[in-house]
Order: sequence, then structure tokens, then C-alpha cells
Amino acid sequence: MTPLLKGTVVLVQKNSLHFNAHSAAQKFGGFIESVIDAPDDIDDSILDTVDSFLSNSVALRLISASNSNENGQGKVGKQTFLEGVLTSIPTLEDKQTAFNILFEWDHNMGIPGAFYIENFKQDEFFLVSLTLEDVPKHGNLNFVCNSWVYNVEKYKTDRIFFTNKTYIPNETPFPLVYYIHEELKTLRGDGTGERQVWERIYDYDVYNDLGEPDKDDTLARPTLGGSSTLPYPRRGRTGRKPTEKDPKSESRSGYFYIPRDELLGHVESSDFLVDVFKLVSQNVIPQIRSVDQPEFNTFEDVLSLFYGESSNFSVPKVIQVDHSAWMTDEEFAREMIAGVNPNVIEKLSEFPPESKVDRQLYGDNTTTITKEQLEANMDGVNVEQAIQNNRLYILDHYDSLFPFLRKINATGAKAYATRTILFLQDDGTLKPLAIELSIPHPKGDIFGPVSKVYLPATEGVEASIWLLAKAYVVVNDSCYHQLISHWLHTHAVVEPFIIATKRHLSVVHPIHKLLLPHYRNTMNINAGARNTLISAAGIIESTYLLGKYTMEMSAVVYKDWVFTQAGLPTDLIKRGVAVEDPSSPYGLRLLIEDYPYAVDGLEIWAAIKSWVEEYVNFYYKSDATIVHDSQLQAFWKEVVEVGHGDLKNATWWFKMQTRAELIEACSILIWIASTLHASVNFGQYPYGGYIVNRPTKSRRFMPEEGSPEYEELAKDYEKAYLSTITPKNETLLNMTVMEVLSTHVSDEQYLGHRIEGDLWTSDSQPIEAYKRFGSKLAEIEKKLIERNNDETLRNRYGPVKMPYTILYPSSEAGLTFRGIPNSISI
Ligand SMILES: *[C@@H]1O[C@H](CO)[C@@H](O)[C@H](O)[C@H]1NC(C)=O
Ligand SMILES: *[C@@H]1O[C@H](CO)[C@@H](O)[C@H](O)[C@H]1NC(C)=O
Ligand SMILES: *[C@@H]1O[C@H](CO)[C@@H](O)[C@H](O)[C@H]1NC(C)=O
Ligand SMILES: *[C@@H]1O[C@H](CO)[C@@H](O)[C@H](O)[C@H]1NC(C)=O
Ligand SMILES: *[C@@H]1O[C@H](CO)[C@@H](O)[C@H](O)[C@H]1NC(C)=O
Ligand SMILES: *[C@@H]1O[C@H](CO)[C@@H](O)[C@H](O)[C@H]1NC(C)=O
Ligand SMILES: CC(=O)N[C@H]1CO[C@H](CO)[C@@H](O)[C@@H]1O
Ligand SMILES: [Fe+2]
Repeated sequence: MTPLLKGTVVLVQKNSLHFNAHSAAQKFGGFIESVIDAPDDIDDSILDTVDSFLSNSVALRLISASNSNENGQGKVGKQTFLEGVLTSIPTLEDKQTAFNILFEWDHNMGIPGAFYIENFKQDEFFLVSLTLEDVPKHGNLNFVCNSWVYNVEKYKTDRIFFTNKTYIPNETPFPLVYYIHEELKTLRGDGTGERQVWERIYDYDVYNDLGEPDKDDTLARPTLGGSSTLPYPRRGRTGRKPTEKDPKSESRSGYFYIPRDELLGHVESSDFLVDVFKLVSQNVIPQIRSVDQPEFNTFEDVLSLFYGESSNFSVPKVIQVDHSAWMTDEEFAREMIAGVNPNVIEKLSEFPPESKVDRQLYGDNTTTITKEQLEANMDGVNVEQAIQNNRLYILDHYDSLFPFLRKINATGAKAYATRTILFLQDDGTLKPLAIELSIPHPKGDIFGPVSKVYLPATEGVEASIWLLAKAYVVVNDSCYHQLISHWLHTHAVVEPFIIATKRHLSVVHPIHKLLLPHYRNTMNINAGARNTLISAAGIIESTYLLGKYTMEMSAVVYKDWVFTQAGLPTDLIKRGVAVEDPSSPYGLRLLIEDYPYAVDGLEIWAAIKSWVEEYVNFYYKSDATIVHDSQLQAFWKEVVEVGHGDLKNATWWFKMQTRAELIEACSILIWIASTLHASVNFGQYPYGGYIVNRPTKSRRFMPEEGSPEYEELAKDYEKAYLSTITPKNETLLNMTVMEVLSTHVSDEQYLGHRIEGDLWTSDSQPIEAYKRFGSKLAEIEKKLIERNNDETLRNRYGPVKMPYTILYPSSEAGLTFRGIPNSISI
């Protein structure tokens, strides 16, 4: 009799994963729930029973990792069906079902390394794992699958899964090589055809699907990516038909494809976020458009959104302790180093500050701020001394905005390009010294900007003018934050790495395993964003200053993106806020010592880097092994030449010839996907939920002395302020989206934790190193808590008394203002 190998298959039935948008909306409560009356889309009639998995409907064939057939391919065992349901498995999670299976497998088959699976049922299921017990000469074998398996007829090639062993290409058991190559070929596809729901193909395309030219001419948008004027990272290819009006644009009609396993197999997962956005855009936007909302007249009106009877928005942290502390200069400055956009401020290393705005096109680019204006508030220090002593900083929103101002003005918005200069005081806090607001010259660009400088004031109409000047700065900062710091510099730049990984690094490759948790749900959320947030007339265009030029501006800024400078230490040095210093803990010294984002971030950066270093050095014993890793080289070549192909001529790309380069590249990527994204994402509602603190738009210019608006400002500054910033209707929309974006879902995976537990690899050293990484993060969290209790560190809580908790690695579900997910999942 042939010996039998006993196995356990764990899967999740399709119907147990149904969720409905209404329950998704309920999770968020508040405004969303009140406006969305979603249909209940559970259909009980299609109940898929456990028995339907038996009776020869799901078959597996084991494949040997050690013994080959005459073609050198691992031997394939006999087709075997699921046998029966196992009920007493303690490790089973909610909704999962386990089946036993018995494979005939004799000694000349060797040790299994992969298996084929065929689903003859009509319905797909989510395959979680296969475990083989007591494999002779080996012991237990685990296959971690986490993949949707559709009816066999849907696939051109057999569905295959590999054990959790980890191999670089040169060390992969020869019998598996053929199967690994075939699977990568399947995942790459052939670059043609319209993608279908069940497919798993990863390919690239440009951003040519944001507009809808067939609907209306005003909804046409230029293609982003593929040109030197509007370069962009690539998105996942969907292959939809071109639009009729513009053959270069892809139509948005109907279904938008995401490789199937990018939609997670978990009920609570963020799949539903996409649906929430859809509901928001289908229900909230039209509602807001149709209702003629009265304006807010007082700050009290805005506060009633949180404290009134008529609404359920949660109270944003920035006003939880004090309703007016946001107005102070100290808080205004503090939010540049501990707010939702903490990585733009730079050291001012010369005066006047350098500008890259082209004089030929836009005239004189020099600031009109004078030394005397600055020195008035510098405690007796002069500008030269202050520059010498690293005490002057700038929030420079001039260069990237100025070239767009005329276009923005034409849309009716009234915006300025802004420069804010700040002084580092003896107590470690920053103080704004001057704000310059610039608009294009009425006679033409070549005449240079018309600029005006505003100085701090605490009394009379001057104080109201100063408050408005700060608002114009924040308007600029809000747009930069959402479009650049958040969307472009995290969401958009990571997508090409995901695609290249799936196309070239097999699931048994160590770098695939390292990066996988940091890709979770990103293609899904990005596709959702392209569909409803950043699309023509979508939520971002509707609520931000730049209107239809929004995405174009992000393309222009992408020209200056430098992957190799996106890690924290390099970024701090580039912005001049830190200097290299071998005697300091992380090899650099912060010039603003109490810089919460940088202080906390450096600890997390160091933990990530040391984990990656240990992991990479375990699999690669020399630089030569990097050069000879054909999958790794193909992956990197495609990231540089295709995924980020519009920047391929840049000289800064790593050549990927050494372990040091691989370690740095993976650390940067993990940093972007986890900590950088968390730092700019989860503070959106806590800081921006109170719109007066972070307005997204300006509708009027600064009032001129003698005008009725000036009179209004003098008489009732709250009303004047509110009629200048984002209108009420758009505020409600913005708050709704921010509340969703700032919320952790209940099955979020945080840094240092993996969904597969210890099963993600069979190598014990990496598992141990990963556990140390997890403990290190827990230690860091304790340290950050202590720091937030240290009252001498004033920038950590500020006048609003809102401790900087955003980089605590762990969190509960909900709107918590803490927690670093592994990936850009929202
Ligand atoms: C909000 O209302 C203003 C007028 O107060 C209007 O111009 C604007 O288009 C509205 N916004 C949206 C998104 O409907
Ligand atoms: C706010 O919540 C309460 C109770 O949860 C509910 O009765 C009320 O209708 C909600 N109001 C709005 C405007 O959503
Ligand atoms: C900006 O202006 C300065 C002089 O004020 C000039 O030296 C510099 O070349 C200008 N920059 C550009 C890009 O034109
Ligand atoms: C801005 O637009 C208004 C009309 O909306 C126009 O009168 C004004 O001249 C424009 N300003 C500039 C600087 O283009
Ligand atoms: C890169 O440089 C080559 C040669 O100079 C040029 O032909 C090509 O257009 C450039 N590509 C990009 C994307 O800038
Ligand atoms: C809403 O506005 C805030 C600023 O008040 C901004 O930071 C945030 O990114 C905006 N979010 C959305 C989704 O519009
Ligand atoms: C709309 C807007 O205000 N955007 C500008 C804000 O400042 C940044 C940084 O200079 C620019 O990139 C944006 O264009
Ligand atoms: Fe995000």
C-alpha cells in the first residue's frame, strides 16, 4: 500500500465574507451614516454550504521539491480531493473552515515543495493554508496561501502554491525552478486585454483614467506619466477601453480591476473603504451640491458640529482641551514640526532665501521680506547671527505654487504663494516672524509677483490680518499636504514597487517576503482614490484650491522626488534641519532639538533599518550574491526603468550592486509605507477636523484698507475669516473624508506584526530577528509615552495640549491619533 501524507486545508467560504456597505458606514458613524442609506447587499439565497467542498469539488496535487521527472521538473503526485470537515482545530479563526486530505506519496517522490489546486465549484473561495503533517525525513510542512481560488475554467494556467521556505534564485531546489518561473510568467501577463475580476496579472499603465472626456469637455484631464512635462509613477494596468473623444485616455466606465489577491480575504478589511468612498461620492457630493448651505458665521457655529445636537462628528483633538489655542503663533509654528505635515519646514541657510522659480518666465523671484522686519522680533539677535546659529527656518510654499497661481485665479479661487520665516527661541519653540503673500502681476508674469509682507500682531485689526495671513499659509500647506506629502510621496510612489515585486520576485524570494506586509491593501486603496478622490471633479478637486490643476501640480512636483532621499535621516539633512554628527545616536544632530516628528521618527527608522540589515545579511552573504540574484536585478531594473520610468535618467538611483544598497532601498520603502504614511495620514482629522485650524481653500484675497471687507474684518473677524476659508458645504465633505482616512480598521496590521504569525518563513533566525524588531518597537513606544509626559518638551503638546502620539507604533481600531500600520492601507 502507498504511504499516505496527512494534510489540513484551511479556507474561507465566499458567502461568509459578504459585508454590506451599510455596516461599513456604521463603523464610521457620524456624518457618513447620517447621509448614507446603503442597500443591504447580502443575498442569502446563494448560501454556499460546507458540504459543497466535498464530493470531488476541490482537488490538490503535490509537487516534489527534491525529485524531478525526466524534464527536470519536480514530480507531480496524484490528484486528491478534500475528504471531510475538521471541527476541532483550535487555531482556526472566525469564518475559516478546515478540511482534511490524504495524499498518496511514496518515498521516491521526495519532499513536497508546492501544490496545484483546482476548484470545480462555481463559487470562488479564499484559500488560507495547507499543512502537511509528519512528512518523512522532514516533519511538518506549511504552505501559506492567502489567495482567492476561482473555478478552474477561469484560469489559463494551474493555480500553484509553494511552501513557506525561502530561497534566493541560485539556491532554489532545481525541481521547483520551472514552477517558479511559470508562476511569475502568469503574474506578468502579456500586456494585452481587459482585466477581469478573477485575474491576478500585475502590469503598468500611466494615469490616463482620471478624466471623463466623453461625459463633458470640462472633465477631460491630461495624461500623467509617460512625458517629461507631466511625469508620474505608474499605476496598475486595467486595460479598459479608450474613451471616444480621446484615444489616449482610458474609459472609467464600469468595473475597475485590481489583481484579485490585492482585495483581502478579511471581512473587516478595507475593501469596504472603497465602497464607502463610492457612497460618499454618490450620495454626499450631490447632496452637498444640491443644498444651499448657509455659511458659518461664528467659530461657535463650527464648534456646534461637535457639540450640537444636530450632528455626530467626533471632537477633533486640536480643540479637545482648549477651543482657541489653535490661534496662537506658537501652535501655528508647532504644527510645522508636530502636525499633520511635519516634513516640509527647512532651515534658512541664506538671506534672502533661494528660489528656483524661473526668472525668464516669472520675473523677479526674490522675497520682499527685509532683515529689519525679521529682526524686530528676534530678541536682539541679527539675521546673520541667527543664520550662523541655525535659528532661522522657513516654510517655503512659494516655488511650487507660484507658477500655478494664474490658473488657480482663473478658477475663481483666491490664493497666494506663501513664505513663512520662523525663529527658534531659547525655550526650543518656533515663532513666526513674517509671512509673505504673493500673487502674479496683473500686467503679466514677467513683471514678477506682487508681494506683501505681514508681521505678527496681537491687537486690533492688525491681529485679525495676521490671523488671516496665517490662514493663507495653512491653505497652501493643506494642499501641499494632501497632494504631495500624502498622495504623491506615499500612496503613488509605492504602487510601482508593488507591481515590480509581484512580477519579478517569486513568493519564495526573501525580499518578496520582507516587503509583502508593507504592500497590504495599497493597490486597492489607490484604485479607490483614482476612482473617487483624485478623479476629475472628485472629492480632492472639489475641496482643494487647485481644482482641476490639482493632479498636474503633483506631476510637476514628482520631477523633484528622490527615492534615495526619502528615508528620514537623509530627508532631515536635505532640509537642513539636522547635521551629520558621528557622535550623536543616529549619526546626526537635530538643529531643532524638540522636533517631535524627527525625534520619534529617528528611533523608528533605526529599528526598521537594523531589522532589514539583519534579514538581508542572513540571505546574502556577500555583495556578489546581490549582483547574481537574477530576480532581484530584474525587479530593480523594472522599478527604475518602467514603474518610475519617467525618472529613469536620474543619477541618484541605487545601482543595486551591494548589500548596503539593498538594505537602504528596503528600509526606505518600508519607512515610506509605514511611518511616513502614518505621520501624514492619521492626524488629518485630529488637526484638520476643525476647519478653522486647517482651512483647505481661500475664496477672498486679504482685504485692502478702506474696503468693505476691511471694515468687516475690523468689526467681526470670525465672520470675515469664515467667509474667506473653505465654505460650509465643502467643510462637511472634507470632514467626512478626513474622518474615514484617519480611522484604523479593526484588522489593521501594525509595524512589527505579520498576519501569518510565525509562518511567513520556515527560517528561524529571521523569525527571531523579526520578534526582536517587534519588542524594540514596543520599547520605543514606552519611551515616546515618557517623552510626552516631559513638560520641558513644549513642542510635544503645545498650547492646544495635544501630545504627539501619532508615531506610537500600536493602536486600537478607530480614530486614535496613534498607530503605525505596516502599509498604506487607507
Ligand atoms: C459649495 O457652496 C459654494 C457656494 O457657497 C459653491 O460655490 C460650491 O460649488 C459648493 N461646493 C460643492 C462641492 O458643491
Ligand atoms: C446622532 O446619533 C444619534 C444616536 O446615535 C442619532 O439618534 C442621531 O440621529 C444622529 N444624528 C445625526 C445627525 O446623524
Ligand atoms: C531667482 O532670482 C535670483 C536673483 O534674485 C537669480 O539669481 C536666480 O537665477 C533666479 N532663479 C531662477 C531659477 O531664475
Ligand atoms: C484673477 O481673476 C480675476 C477674475 O476672476 C481677474 O479680474 C484678475 O485680473 C485675475 N488676476 C490675475 C493676477 O490674473
Ligand atoms: C533619458 O535620456 C535619454 C538619452 O538622453 C533620452 O532619449 C530619454 O528621452 C530620457 N528619458 C526620460 C524619461 O527622461
Ligand atoms: C481636509 O482638510 C484638511 C485641512 O483642513 C487637510 O489637511 C485634509 O487633507 C483634507 N482632507 C480631505 C480628504 O479633503
Ligand atoms: C495649492 C497650494 O497651496 N499649493 C502649494 C503649497 O506649497 C507647496 C510647497 O511650496 C507647493 O508645492 C504647492 O503648489
Ligand atoms: Fe493615506
